[in-house]
Amino acid sequence: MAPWRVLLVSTPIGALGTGLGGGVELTIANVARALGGRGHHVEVVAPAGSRADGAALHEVGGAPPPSAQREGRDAPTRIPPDSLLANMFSLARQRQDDHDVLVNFAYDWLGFYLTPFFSTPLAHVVSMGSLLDTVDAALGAVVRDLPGRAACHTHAQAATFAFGDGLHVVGNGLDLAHYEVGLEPEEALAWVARISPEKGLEDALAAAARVGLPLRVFGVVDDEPYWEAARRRYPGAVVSYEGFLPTERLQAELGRCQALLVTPRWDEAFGNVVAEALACGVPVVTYGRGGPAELVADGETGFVVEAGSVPALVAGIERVGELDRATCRRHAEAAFSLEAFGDRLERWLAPQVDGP
Ligand code: HBI
Repeated sequence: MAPWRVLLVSTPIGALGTGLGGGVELTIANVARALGGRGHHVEVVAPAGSRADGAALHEVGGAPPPSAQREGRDAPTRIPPDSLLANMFSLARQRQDDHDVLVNFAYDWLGFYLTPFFSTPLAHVVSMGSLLDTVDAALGAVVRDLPGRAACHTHAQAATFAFGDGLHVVGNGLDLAHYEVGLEPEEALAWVARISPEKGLEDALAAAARVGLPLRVFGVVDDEPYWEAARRRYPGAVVSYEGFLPTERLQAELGRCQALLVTPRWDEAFGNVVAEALACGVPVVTYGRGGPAELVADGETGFVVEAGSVPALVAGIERVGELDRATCRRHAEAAFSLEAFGDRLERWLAPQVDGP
């Protein structure tokens, strides 16, 4: 296959490398690595202050849009003066002739709406499930008029959209060389996410208190009052807050835990932390909703339990001793390696590059 010249358009919600962009930052870095590793030439358009180790970076200034999760479903799209999003797509338009394909990661109406305006194929990786009527309308038009142009991470995420069958599922990928298998866990459980209500930390505290195991909490405190209230509500839980760690340290700490608890209150699109835990040989006990439930092989690499049920979570935790940690790593290698992800990305993009 002749090498492609690929231009990635980042989420406008935060400079890459600051953690503000959430999971999509890791996704953009791993798409660049997966395609770059196969000889394709990758460049990235991203907010000023971004870091994109390896790929050529085009930094853009301007005011970011409101975060999609904080908008009501029927909120109109708001484009501020000197819009970062508009500036990023202007740059992409100016440079499109130097590329064979553009891949957009912004979860914003404008990027989806502009798809037919570009002469170089503009494809999309959708980073979240259905949240906004304006995004659903523009993305739905892309799925209807330009089949194959839009991809997402899991079937569960696709199913949140009325047009979900038209979304190409590409999963996600990790550089597994950054993750060591931990075969001798300590008596402790792990919970990894932004500390915010939709991540359901209180259920993990309740379960840890019931099984009498310490809970190691990793992630940025996004909602301080919620964090304090959750701690007060479960005084019996032995909790150690480990902070927001870089991958190198997070994976070392994760590998020493008996299991990762995943307790989402919303439909996570993928669940990078699930792939990271499995890469460290750590079984995952997750609620049966959204992306995470699709990534765990129930009874093999973890347990998928009734969403919202703390007793079910406890039952899963009590069975993790039955699972083989090397099997968890093997599943991660089969599903989430950069090679496997690169295969899926090429299969998805080849028809877009070669045209109808
Ligand atoms: N909001 N408007 C907007 N655009 C995005 O690209 C976006 C967002 N909120 C969150 C987000 N992206 C990322 O954190 C995703 O990884 C969830």
